[in-house]
Amino acid sequence: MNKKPATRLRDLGVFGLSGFAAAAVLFSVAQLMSAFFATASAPLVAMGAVFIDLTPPWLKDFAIATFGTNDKLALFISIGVVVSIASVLIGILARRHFALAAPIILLLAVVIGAAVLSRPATGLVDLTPVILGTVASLGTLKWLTKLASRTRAPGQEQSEKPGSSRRNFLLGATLALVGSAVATGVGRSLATVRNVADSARSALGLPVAKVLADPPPAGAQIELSGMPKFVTPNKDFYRIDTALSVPRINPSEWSLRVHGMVEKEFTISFDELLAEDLLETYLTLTCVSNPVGGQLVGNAKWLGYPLRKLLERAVPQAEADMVLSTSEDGFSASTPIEVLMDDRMALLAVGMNGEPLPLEHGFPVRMVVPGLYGYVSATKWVVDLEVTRFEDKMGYWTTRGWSDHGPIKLSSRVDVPRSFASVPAGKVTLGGTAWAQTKGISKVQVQIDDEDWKDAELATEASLDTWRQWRYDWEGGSSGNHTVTVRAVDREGNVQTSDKADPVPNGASGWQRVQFSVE
Ligand SMILES: Nc1nc2c(c(=O)[nH]1)N[C@H]1C(S)=C(S)[C@@H](COP(=O)(O)O)O[C@H]1N2
Ligand SMILES: [Mo]
Repeated sequence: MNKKPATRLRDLGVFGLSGFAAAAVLFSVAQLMSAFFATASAPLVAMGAVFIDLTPPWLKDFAIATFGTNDKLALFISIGVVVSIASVLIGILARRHFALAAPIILLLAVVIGAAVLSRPATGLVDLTPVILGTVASLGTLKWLTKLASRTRAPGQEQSEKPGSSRRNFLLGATLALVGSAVATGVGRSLATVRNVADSARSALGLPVAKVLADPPPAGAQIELSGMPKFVTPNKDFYRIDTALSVPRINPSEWSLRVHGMVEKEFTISFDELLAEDLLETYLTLTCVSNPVGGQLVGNAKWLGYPLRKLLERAVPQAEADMVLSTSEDGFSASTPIEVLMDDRMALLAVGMNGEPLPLEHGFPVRMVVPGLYGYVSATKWVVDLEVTRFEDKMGYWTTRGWSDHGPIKLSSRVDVPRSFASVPAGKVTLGGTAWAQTKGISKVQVQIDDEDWKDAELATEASLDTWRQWRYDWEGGSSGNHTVTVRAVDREGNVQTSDKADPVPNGASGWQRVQFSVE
């Protein structure tokens, strides 16, 4: 007897829902249990991390350009969608036979398990959440598909009315889905409660620096609505990293190992680090992925210990030319050793704008190095410094197509007016920012439409390592569309190049041109 299409469709729906619920149980039970194991023992965290590691530079760049700092949310949603579709198909397979679907769930579990084990901070015990999740998932699938079969055309299960069997199935499916949601929620709260990093950070009193940074001169900030703050507040500071869940390090368990091509390898604890003479400095960080005119740049006051002193203690061998810094979550950066040993303020930082580092900016300890893009210098959650050679080792992004060296390119930006803004007729003040860390900005020029380049007025210079704001009082123009183009000159006399380059492989270049209109 042929079934009616509607019945068949309902049948597929019922089994598809069983598969979906079974997958939800796998992920949520594992998420719940992961609160007791490494963070990367949670399936979404581990799979997302592997995905990020495999992401080619163009896709990373596209993700940042499209989703900005929401790129991680976008990744979780994508994984969720793919897994949901797969799980519905698993359910539909189970309609034929449970023995067809079970191996696919096991395969999914193996993939997740491999992802968990591939993370730097996990071991075999961290497979426990996935194993428990898989057992619960198989049980759920078996149970729901049994209930689902009973909703099939009457006549097969004479004893039951179709209405009550359908109700039983819906009850079972709802139970599995609500249970999953609750388990996920409880798992997340448990992880927060068990998060010692947060409480340790709030309890931490940072020592006062031996050498305080001079406060920025009053004239460093141009008072014009729409201009960025000269010192970027921590909550507004751009965040770029490969960490899907922020590493949560208990400072009392943190230590940094300095080793490799050195005479005296050693390990330093957090208390030992805080007992050293700490310094403060203002420094503008920049991401290599920052497009021309982009926002992946920020300026903060950092408190830390000079990396030069730390390395001097280890006595590097003369042939070494690089320090590979590695974070707790496996990211690494290759920094030229001479940059860390010359007299610039390269710090092993513990404080940011008068607070302990925020968790997402590297708590408890990170590096900051004037003049280099973050991907080759600013390792957050740093736990290991290996003195080595560029020909022997590579940093995280270098193995993925980015350059091994990453000096920050001379750049300038228009902040006011914004692209496509309309400004009132008459006199208008334009404004922006320029940076050439370690060299300093000596001039900024603007060009309105096709007119001659004019010198902008520069804000007071705070230091060579920080960005410098500029303003330009424009007498105004005819109503309609106009453009402003900006370029900077550094203190060595280098003029910012007009040659356009993409962020890959070593930073964007070119002049920013902003279109706006006069009312
Ligand atoms: N552990 C770790 N440190 C890291 C990264 C990372 O992915 N992981 N990204 C680097 C990059 S590319 C940049 S631009 C800076 C950004 O620092 P912020 O997030 O504090 O602004 O951190 C650097 N340090
Ligand atoms: Mo970056």
